[in-house]
Amino acid sequence: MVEVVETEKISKIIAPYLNLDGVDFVAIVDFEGSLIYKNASSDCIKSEEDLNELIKSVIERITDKYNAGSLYADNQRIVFVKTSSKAIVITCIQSMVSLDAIFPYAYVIAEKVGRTLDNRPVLPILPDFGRILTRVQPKKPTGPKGFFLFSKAKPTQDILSFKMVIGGEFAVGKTSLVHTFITGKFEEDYKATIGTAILKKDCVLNNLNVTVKLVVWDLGGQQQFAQVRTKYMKDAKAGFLVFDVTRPETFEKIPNWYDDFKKNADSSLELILIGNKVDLEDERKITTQQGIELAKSLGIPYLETSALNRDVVEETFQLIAFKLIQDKIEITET
Ligand SMILES: Nc1nc2c(ncn2[C@@H]2O[C@H](COP(=O)(O)OP(=O)(O)OP(=O)(O)O)[C@@H](O)[C@H]2O)c(=O)[nH]1
Ligand SMILES: [Mg+2]
Repeated sequence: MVEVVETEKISKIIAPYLNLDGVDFVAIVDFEGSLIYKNASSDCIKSEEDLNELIKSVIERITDKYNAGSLYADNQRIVFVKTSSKAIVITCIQSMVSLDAIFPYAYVIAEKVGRTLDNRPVLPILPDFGRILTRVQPKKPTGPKGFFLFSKAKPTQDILSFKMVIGGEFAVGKTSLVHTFITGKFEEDYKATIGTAILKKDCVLNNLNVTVKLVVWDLGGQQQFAQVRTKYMKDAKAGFLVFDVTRPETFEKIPNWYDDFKKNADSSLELILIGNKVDLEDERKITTQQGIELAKSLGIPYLETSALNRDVVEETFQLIAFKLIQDKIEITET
């Protein structure tokens, strides 16, 4: 039984999710099936009995093998994902929404709910996966009470290791983000990165039983490295575009960094825009809304971090790891 229920925090996280086209209802339950939270944007679950029936079906199907799955019943599709802290997020979506489109959102929401229940810092921003939810017509499973489950993701060894590059102007906190993530330690002194530093870190996606190996290239942001760094972007499958929320000039340079990445990295590149140093509230010049709008114009997700107090740093790396493998998650009908 999960005892600490942070309803207000959870509501904030769920709100943008429930706002997505085609998402009708969200419930969070513990492994015994007790309801922790529920909210709806339509009356798809009409009675208490319907809800209990739904929870029962999900609990029966959450096994060691499947941490995430989908049921199909009465023109409704149900997607469920285990969170890291012994709870399950259940989502009812309209039947025309494709699983491929909804799953990244459901997964990220489950991660955020897990963090909230574990009292870890979490940002109530839902990254934009740029997939249109309701205009995709999926294959309907056959049979009146048919259901199918996501299989455990089992990518082969060679697709588990990815090169990622951290870009952004000097002193925005690129090295600090990488170090906080890898060592858990923060350094106050600024030591400019000369050229580039290469570090490796395994990123475990608990809900999917997958470990993604990240080879992180931390670029020097100072002007003198501008020539060489585009070469370092070659073959990168992922990248962070980092700016400092207290220095507008670092925000304004993001489109240039974006262009450099697009020209030089792999064509399958996954990017995330990051506003760092959000702990410096009084000195902040770039608002969350500005960050979201820039990310939207570039068609990538936006997150805000503080390397200093470790806020959202791990979540940022987890999101990029997830984006790198999201298309490799097998979905099988059973
Ligand atoms: N308050 C605060 N300071 C930070 C944060 N992240 C980094 N810093 C500080 O900002 C300065 C620059 O950080 P770095 O991580 O070295 O910046 P960088 O982007 O790697 O810089 P270059 O290697 O020159 O491109 C250091 O003094 C850090 O301590 C943060 O989240 N909050
Ligand atoms: Mg650096």
